[in-house]
Amino acid sequence: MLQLLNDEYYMQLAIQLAEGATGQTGINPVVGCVLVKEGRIVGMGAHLKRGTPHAEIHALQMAGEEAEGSTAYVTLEPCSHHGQTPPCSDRLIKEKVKRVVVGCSDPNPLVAGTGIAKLRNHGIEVDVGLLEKEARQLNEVFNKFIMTRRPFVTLKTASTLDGKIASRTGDSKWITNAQSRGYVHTLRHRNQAIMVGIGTVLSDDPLLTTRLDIPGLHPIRVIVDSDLRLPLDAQVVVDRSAETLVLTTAEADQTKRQELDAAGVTVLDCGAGPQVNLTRAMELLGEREISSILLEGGGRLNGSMLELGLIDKLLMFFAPKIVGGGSLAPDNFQFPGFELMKDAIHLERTLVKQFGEDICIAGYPLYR
Ligand code: AOF
Ligand code: ZN
Repeated sequence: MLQLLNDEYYMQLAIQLAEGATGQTGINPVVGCVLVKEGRIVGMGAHLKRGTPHAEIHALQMAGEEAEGSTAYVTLEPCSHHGQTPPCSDRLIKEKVKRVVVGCSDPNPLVAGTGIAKLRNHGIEVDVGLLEKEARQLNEVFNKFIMTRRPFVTLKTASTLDGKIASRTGDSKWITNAQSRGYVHTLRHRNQAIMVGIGTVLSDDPLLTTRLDIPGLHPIRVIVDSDLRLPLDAQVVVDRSAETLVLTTAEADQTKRQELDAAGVTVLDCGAGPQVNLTRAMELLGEREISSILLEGGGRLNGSMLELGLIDKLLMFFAPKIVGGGSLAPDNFQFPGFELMKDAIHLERTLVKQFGEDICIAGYPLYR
């Protein structure tokens, strides 16, 4: 790493500490903190799990008496409120930290600038906004959830270059390469829930767990199933390594519902039917403190979620293949679409990454 030793150097380090914990803090943000005194790092910390100490506390603990007179580099504004843990700003004041460099302010209405103000009121020098874009980007999930109480939805697709998620005979194993598929398991680890349509369960009987070379966290499995067609012997029902939630409607068969309940599956009513109200579903999942969802579609579910403006981010994997098959081969997105190109859903902040010969396009849809 060719980088000058300066404020940015330490903030970058704090960002890396935070980023490493992505996926394990629940509805809480990821935060990193580095304490520096007289040219040496004296403490480092990251927030690792909701309900456990914040980044600053770990770093201060490590620094001990050396915290006095040090500079703290924190990716997020130190908190000022009593949540599940006491305020970090109070602790920074108590330990006599001299200067605090903040990546970005905390959008949490309970904090929102008050942490910074408190530090300044106690004579601490505070600089805000170093590597702000990077620091904010770390918490795109938290930033949405804390303001809306709705989950941040990342859609992942895997298709041929012509946008097909299976051939005309339904064959789909495999489209993308092992490297892409491995990364998808990292995405599962990083999201609190994984969501698919019942069509995917009926055709593939997937497990929907995180399978990497080393253990990862399993997301909660969410199945959209308006008519409760989920078989009791499906892997997502039988396998108990992760929780399974089924989204259905009030009209669904009550006997089947009880059978699923008895099998340990949680069934949620999302509207009066006949189809699951996906907007309502997002509210209900938010109420259950699910702040991030990895949507692994089915073209129909992808299309509906996109049409409703419920997708926050897209990660589209393309294998360098063309399979054709016209309307017999399913597309990435199935929805009526737009008459005019100018009305198409545009993506902003697009980014391209290669996984071997596969291409991944990331972007954020703009809804009008
Ligand atoms: C910080 N440093 O490392 C984190 C912060 O319930 P609590 O006590 O864990 O508080 C959660 C809130 O605190 C969270 O919504 C966010 O505003 C802030 N998180 N703040 O100073 C940290 N994780
Ligand atoms: Zn805190």
